[in-house]
Amino acid sequence: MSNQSCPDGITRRSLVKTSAIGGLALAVSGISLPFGLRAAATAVGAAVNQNTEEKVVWGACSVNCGSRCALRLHVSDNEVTWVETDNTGHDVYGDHQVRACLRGRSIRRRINHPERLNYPMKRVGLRGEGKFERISWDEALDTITKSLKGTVEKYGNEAVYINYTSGIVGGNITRSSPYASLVARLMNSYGGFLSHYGTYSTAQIACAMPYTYGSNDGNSTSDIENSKLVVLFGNNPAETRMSGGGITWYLEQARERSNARMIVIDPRYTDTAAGREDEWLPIRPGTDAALVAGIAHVLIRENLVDQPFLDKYCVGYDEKTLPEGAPANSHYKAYILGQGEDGVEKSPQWASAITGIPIDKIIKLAREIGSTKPAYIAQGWGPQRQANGELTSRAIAMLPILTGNVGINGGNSGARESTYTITIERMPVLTNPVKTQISCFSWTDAIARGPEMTAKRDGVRGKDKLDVPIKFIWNYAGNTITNQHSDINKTHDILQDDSQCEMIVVIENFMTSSAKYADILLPDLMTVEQEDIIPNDYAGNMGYLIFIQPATEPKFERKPIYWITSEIARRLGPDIYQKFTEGRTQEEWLKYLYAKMLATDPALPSYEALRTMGIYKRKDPNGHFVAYKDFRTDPDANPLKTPSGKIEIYSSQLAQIAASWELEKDETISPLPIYASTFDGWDAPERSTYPLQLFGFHYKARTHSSYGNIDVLKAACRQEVWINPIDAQARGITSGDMVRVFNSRGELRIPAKVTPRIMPGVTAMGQGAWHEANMTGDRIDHGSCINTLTTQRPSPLAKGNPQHTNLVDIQKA
Ligand SMILES: Nc1nc2c(c(=O)[nH]1)N[C@H]1C(S)=C(S)[C@@H](COP(=O)(O)OP(=O)(O)OC[C@H]3O[C@@H](n4cnc5c(=O)[nH]c(N)nc54)[C@H](O)[C@@H]3O)O[C@H]1N2
Ligand SMILES: Nc1nc2c(c(=O)[nH]1)N[C@H]1C(S)=C(S)[C@@H](COP(=O)(O)OP(=O)(O)OC[C@H]3O[C@@H](n4cnc5c(=O)[nH]c(N)nc54)[C@H](O)[C@@H]3O)O[C@H]1N2
Ligand code: SF4
Ligand SMILES: [Mo]
Repeated sequence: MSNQSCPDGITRRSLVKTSAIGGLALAVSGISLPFGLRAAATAVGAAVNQNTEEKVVWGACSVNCGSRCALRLHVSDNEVTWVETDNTGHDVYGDHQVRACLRGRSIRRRINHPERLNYPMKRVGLRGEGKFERISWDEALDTITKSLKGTVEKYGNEAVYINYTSGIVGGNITRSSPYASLVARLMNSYGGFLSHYGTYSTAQIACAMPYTYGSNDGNSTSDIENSKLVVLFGNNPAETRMSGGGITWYLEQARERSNARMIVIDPRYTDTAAGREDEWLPIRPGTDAALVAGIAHVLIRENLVDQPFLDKYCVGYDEKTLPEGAPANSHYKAYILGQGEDGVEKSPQWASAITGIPIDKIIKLAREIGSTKPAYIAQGWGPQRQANGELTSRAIAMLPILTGNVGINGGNSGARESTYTITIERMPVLTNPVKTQISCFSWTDAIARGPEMTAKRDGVRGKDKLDVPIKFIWNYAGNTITNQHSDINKTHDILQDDSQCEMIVVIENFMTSSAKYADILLPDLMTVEQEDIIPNDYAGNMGYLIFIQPATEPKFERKPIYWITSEIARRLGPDIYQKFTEGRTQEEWLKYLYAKMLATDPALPSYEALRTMGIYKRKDPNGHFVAYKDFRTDPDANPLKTPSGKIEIYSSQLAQIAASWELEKDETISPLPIYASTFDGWDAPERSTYPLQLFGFHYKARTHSSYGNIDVLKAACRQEVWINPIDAQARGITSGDMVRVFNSRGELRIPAKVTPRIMPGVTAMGQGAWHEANMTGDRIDHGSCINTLTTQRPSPLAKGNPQHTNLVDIQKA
């Protein structure tokens, strides 16, 4: 098995078999080929095709990056020899090719990675030590079954937890989403499991936005071709929606058509800005709600608000639409003008002191937003992954609400983009008889102090309190046991005691840092090694389906997830097996599910035709998705899903929660989208010890930790901590210096990138780097995984992961 290829995945082997051009390409292997040579190499590929019966197999990159790309895997002798991407159609915007980014194009290096798991294994050392012994599939499956049965008998199904994982997104059958995976179906066939609400992606916004709008929808990015102004709060599609089918392309192309100005509000000068922006406003992390309030002040004072819109569609803007039971002066206008409870006027001066944005810039931005319509005002999910993110996400929505940009073409709700998706029918997961839920972020708490967790303090749902701690964990295609969850050192201590959580089953492709915590570790096939149908993720107004065919035969003892879960079902009993499989093989399920898709959407190609096409694309028949358009057109006929049916600027539901939940002093839940400071924020007392704010952005080098072990990607996009020259100088740090980043939770080592692309007082690094520490020694993380430094304390309302809210110090190592 060869791992030696040049970055575009052309092996020496296939090149050696060809003529002069191959020799030329061989000479430059190890560096990326210029375009002309790439074309030549493609021609070489075609030549190989004739000589050695190379076949081309459609695959897809199915990691959770928010895009979804087609791959064309060139295979000979049961080996993927090189990889290209979508080559169909004329590649015009709107009907374009779904081209993979560098990560997807390097998938051959993942498939053949030396750390790929080949055999089932059991833990032999202490949990987390990473010592394993190869066992047979029978032993692995029997051990899991016995432990599962024992756990359910002794503690009940509520003690079994399926951890949040996002390694495989989209497939009908291969799908890691804990709500919708084969593992969930297995557990639902066997009495259910403790489930969770929320995701690490969107915990705060997905919880908060529905209080305002009843849901969390945004216009599709393609609709920017109707906009005059684009305002992005912490939204960086150039890295987080990278592919040719992705949002970054829509943003660029749609803006080219409308000539919309673009303002980027982000502590970092992002790749999305990168010369394409009209203005970059660096902002202190966690303070967007203060900026919004300062803008609202100008809008109100200068009569730039859309009063008819506020009167007709909204609740709680001013006294006349305040809902029954709300105290006098508890409306938004009073809050902004300083006539509310706190008596503080939210002037641009006030906002400037909090956000770090100059007063005149706030006033100018307010006037621009108030006078340019339609405006596409959107947020990424960076601002909401803060400890006060619930307030922030609703606050950003106030700008389109105040200016009447909601429900129209070229406008937006203030949420992130929505996308058009083709009909998909996924493996049904059956119903979970256990109704208890915890937030996805609080599973370590549920191990350490489960029965102490209550509804009003810890956000337990479905019950007043948790009855049993978590004793059994399924982890299928995720690295959220350690690497992607907060406070790795604390997690290690909780997990190492295997009398607490008694069994951890990890189903993976690689020896990740989470896999090291497995009691039983199972080697899965990758999605490109099995048949499945997979739809687009975020892709503007062009949806598509990709029919993945297995590129190679299964190697070593790797098994598909359907086989693994079926075999456990079989061991749990014949009735469970029947309930789980319904007598179908994986292929029969796929045909069955596709037949259902065809029944609801007869315009789809036939199963066979789709398999031949590889990729099928369809444009949104409505042109662009416009969030809340029906509501805007006729609010009485199409009420929102809020209690009043209107946009709730003041939420009575939140007022009730605020009054009844147990909160700490530095936690705020409010019926209004106000600004509140938070624990570990820019003004927290701990800042005197740890003076720098730190967050981990989603980085082009990886998808979280996925692809994080690929050498060429690591070399191309280095793991560095961004630090402003002012902060660097004060510490004697220059670019490239190895530095210590630390706080009370841990310490990591990383090279510094000294750059004015980040504002003073704030630092950032790519999240998702592979944790690498001696856990019995100094625990210093040489892999520079930011979760060495993050907290397990949840955000107040969503009980979500505030992983962008951190205080640290940095010193030269
Ligand atoms: N500090 C900080 N932490 C964060 C974030 C942050 O911004 N800052 N972001 C959070 C967010 S938004 C998310 S979504 C989570 C993501 O956290 P995870 O869901 O853990 O995502 P990955 O790190 O990509 O891990 C996916 C795993 O799935 C495995 N995998 C991929 N394909 C397959 C397959 O076919 N079969 C099997 N069995 N395994 C497969 C990969 O090898 C990888 O180990 O991280 C969260 N953590
Ligand atoms: N390449 C790549 N793409 C990805 C992923 C990946 O790991 N790698 N992960 C995918 C997943 S699962 C998700 S959930 C999404 C995540 O998408 P996002 O959550 O939107 O991504 P982030 O990088 O966390 O944050 C976006 C921007 O917010 C900024 N930011 C941070 N805090 C604040 C703040 O308080 N205010 C403001 N205004 N800006 C702030 C950051 O600098 C960053 O540029 O990305 C997806 N796409
Ligand atoms: S990582 Fe995302 S953008 Fe890159 S190829 Fe995979 S799906 Fe496409
Ligand atoms: Mo995410």
